Amino acid sequence: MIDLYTWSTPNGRKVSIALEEMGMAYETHPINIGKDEQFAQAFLKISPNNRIPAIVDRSSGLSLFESGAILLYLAHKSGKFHPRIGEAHWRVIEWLMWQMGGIGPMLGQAHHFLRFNVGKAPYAEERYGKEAQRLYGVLDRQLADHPFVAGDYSIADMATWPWIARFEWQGIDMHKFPNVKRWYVDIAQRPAVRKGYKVPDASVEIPMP
Ligand SMILES: N[C@@H](CCC(=O)N[C@@H](CS)C(=O)NCC(=O)O)C(=O)O
Repeated sequence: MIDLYTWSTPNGRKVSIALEEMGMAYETHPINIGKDEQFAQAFLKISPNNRIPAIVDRSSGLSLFESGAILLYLAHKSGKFHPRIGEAHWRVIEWLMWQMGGIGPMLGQAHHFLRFNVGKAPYAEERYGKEAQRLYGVLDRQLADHPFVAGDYSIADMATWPWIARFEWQGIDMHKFPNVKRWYVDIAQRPAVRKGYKVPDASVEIPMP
């Protein structure tokens, strides 16, 4: 049994989608980041960076924060969605790190300036708007000759897809990125993704281009 500390955000959804895809038992503990619950002392013990997501594996007592580390742990534990050896192993790590270093932080800034603070910082709006377009271009080129981000469906897709689900916040017209659109729509139809997307808020719907 995995205890999942999460909220309805792209980083949180990476882990609920992975747990659903891997068929692992988990209990959800919502951490309302709008009410600063991420700063509670009890939560800091398992997530010293005071951000969601975090997990505790009840079987070992191990706690983990940082969504990339959590995805690698769950893939290792379940033996699914991350080939153990060879080039395929490293391709998944490569694209997972690309998500963690590029897609997550840069699109997060795009949300901040393009959606929540429009007009306050034109330079930042231009910078992160352009970076969002560039990252979608990288993803579109990769998906032109790969069915999924790193070849077969993997934790690299589970890390990237929830961020792309906020394309409207990023000023992205997904029709301009046809390979991203094909990949996004395919993954949106997976039952585990549909279920994991609704953790911890069952009222939300997946945005469709
Ligand atoms: N690199 C971290 C980022 C986690 C992160 O930024 N989480 C956001 C929600 S998506 C959060 O907890 N924000 C709370 C805050 O900014 O105080 C990861 O991938 O786990």
